[in-house]
Amino acid sequence: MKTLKEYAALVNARLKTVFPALEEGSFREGEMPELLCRSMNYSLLAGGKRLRPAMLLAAMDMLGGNSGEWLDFACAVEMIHSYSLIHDDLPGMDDDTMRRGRPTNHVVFGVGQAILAGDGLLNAAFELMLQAALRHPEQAVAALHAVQEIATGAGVTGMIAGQVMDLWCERNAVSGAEELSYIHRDKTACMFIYPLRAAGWLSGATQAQIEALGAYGEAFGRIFQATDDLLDVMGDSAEMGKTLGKDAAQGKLTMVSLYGVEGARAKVEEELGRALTALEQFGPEADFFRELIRSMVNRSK
Ligand code: GRG
Repeated sequence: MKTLKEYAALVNARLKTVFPALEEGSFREGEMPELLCRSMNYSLLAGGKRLRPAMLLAAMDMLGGNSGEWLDFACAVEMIHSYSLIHDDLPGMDDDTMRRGRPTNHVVFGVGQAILAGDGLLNAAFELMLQAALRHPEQAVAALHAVQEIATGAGVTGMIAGQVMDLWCERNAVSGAEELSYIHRDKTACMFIYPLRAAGWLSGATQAQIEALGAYGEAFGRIFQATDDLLDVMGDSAEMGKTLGKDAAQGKLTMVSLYGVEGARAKVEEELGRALTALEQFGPEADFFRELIRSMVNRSK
């Protein structure tokens, strides 16, 4: 069984080669402008836990799939995640100046360029997955299902939907439990649910296994968001590499604002139970996911 760090190292090694550095200021026809390359790499290679791609690869290993052959799907998920962070940090969204321990993309490159770096990462992620699918025509249908899952997770019934609801609730001072649950599933959990489901398709999993992976992903995402909300109140900003205390300052709807610290912790325990139940059918092979979710419950960054 590989560790999160080992999976992250595999992903980092490949991500470094996706947009090779170009000669400063160059803009040859048929090539991307060097500025675009630099601004995408600035955020993509800025560290980060690489949770989502690691989980995709670990799910493939758990199911007996060939994770080495499909590494680019994992990298694509991280590229989509990085785009979402760049856009989330923009002044028109969460308006943040620090991310992954360094100034946010728009602070360094300007708002217009940061939007384009995000757009570039999103498009390039789909190119990368489709190129990988084309290298394996014998598994084209499974790969198409996997691309479709990832598009759904990132898309208008997934992460984008959650971000829209999040902005809308903030601007209209809406503070309902139903809205919060919607936001947490779509904005945060979908980027765990659907990459895990994609791993199922790429490994020839049964429909029941794909559903179980999705159920685990949802519980994991909800715990991830709840602990993010808790850390915004109680975490250490240097350890987390971002500004904290913003939720309360902005009057944001969070697990803590709605349920209080103890209530939010109780929800985390409930979701942990759901996640562990979903993993039962995989037996000891799912220990990576058991350990990962326990570490998330107890995380300090
Ligand atoms: C712009 C469509 C669009 C969506 C943005 C990413 C996102 C959706 C919002 C970020 C705000 C936030 C706190 C989201 C919930 C959790 C989250 C995605 C945290 C960041 O992910 P980590 O902790 O970050 O995995 P690293 O840097 O480790 O990759």
